[in-house]
Amino acid sequence: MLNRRTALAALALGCSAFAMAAPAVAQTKWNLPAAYPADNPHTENLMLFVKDVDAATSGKLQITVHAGASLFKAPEIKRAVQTGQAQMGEFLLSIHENEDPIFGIDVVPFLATSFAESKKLYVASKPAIEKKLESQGVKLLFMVPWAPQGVYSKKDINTIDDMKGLKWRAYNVGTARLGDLLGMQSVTVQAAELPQALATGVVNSFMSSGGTGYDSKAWESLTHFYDVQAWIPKDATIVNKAAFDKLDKPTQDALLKASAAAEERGWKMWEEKAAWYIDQLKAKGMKVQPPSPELAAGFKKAGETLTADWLKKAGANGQAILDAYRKM
Ligand code: PCA
Repeated sequence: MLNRRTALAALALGCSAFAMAAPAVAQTKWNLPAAYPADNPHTENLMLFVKDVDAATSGKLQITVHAGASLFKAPEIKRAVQTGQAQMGEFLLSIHENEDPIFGIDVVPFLATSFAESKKLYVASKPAIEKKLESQGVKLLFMVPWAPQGVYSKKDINTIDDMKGLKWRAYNVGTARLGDLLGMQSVTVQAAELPQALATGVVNSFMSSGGTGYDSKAWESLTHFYDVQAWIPKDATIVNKAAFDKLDKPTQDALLKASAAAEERGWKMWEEKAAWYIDQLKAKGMKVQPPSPELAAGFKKAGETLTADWLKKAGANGQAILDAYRKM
């Protein structure tokens, strides 16, 4: 009995010593898995975001960004946040189009191909995206675009038929479906594994932004970039709802304010850097060109099939969002 009491007393003493040593305000530490490299604008924006949150909460909420799919692979990040394995996460929303067609609205071909159109499409689709995410136990904090998507290859592509048989890297439902439609061999490879897939010849063509071509040093194995401007996909940054609800009100407000700032900054960063990336591809010796009229027409036709596919899945709700967007 005595031993136990002594032990408890020692424990209590230990606890109070600990309490005295601990900082006055309790710290909350969160993880934010992300899928893209540290020097990609998405990740740079996240680093600025966590700095803003740190400053606005006087260090009460500390968020660690894990870039380059180092904590979770790109397709696993969303689920990790839903299940609370990570409190926050950033990922390409259209990877999850199979869960709900609304997640693929920004990869409907040729629907929104400039940043201005992309912003409008975002405004038109945001309530539906938020609602779906909410039903999955997560809260949308902000979304940031990539740049218009073009085609990387190792040979001249003058018509859509020249794409037949290419080993095509897909990154979501739409790009895989495009591969099938155009008679290519599609393999889904996320950005973190793209440099290796290119180096080993697992793929010899893909669709992406100048940014991901730059990140994966496309010029080391490929030679051409066709600036098709098919669509502008977006990354979403989300927070686990229960984790958010546990924060006190001032911390929640600080997080939301930093999110709004990150969204605005992220759009600006990409608008400013899109042309720089294309210039880098040229500087590295890639042949950067617009698609020929024949190739563009081929993509438009494939795009119509993909749009019809999407509308069939998205139904009246999807159509209503497209209509609202077109009126903006
Ligand atoms: N880069 C990402 C998604 C879209 C983009 O421009 C990728 O290629 O995986």
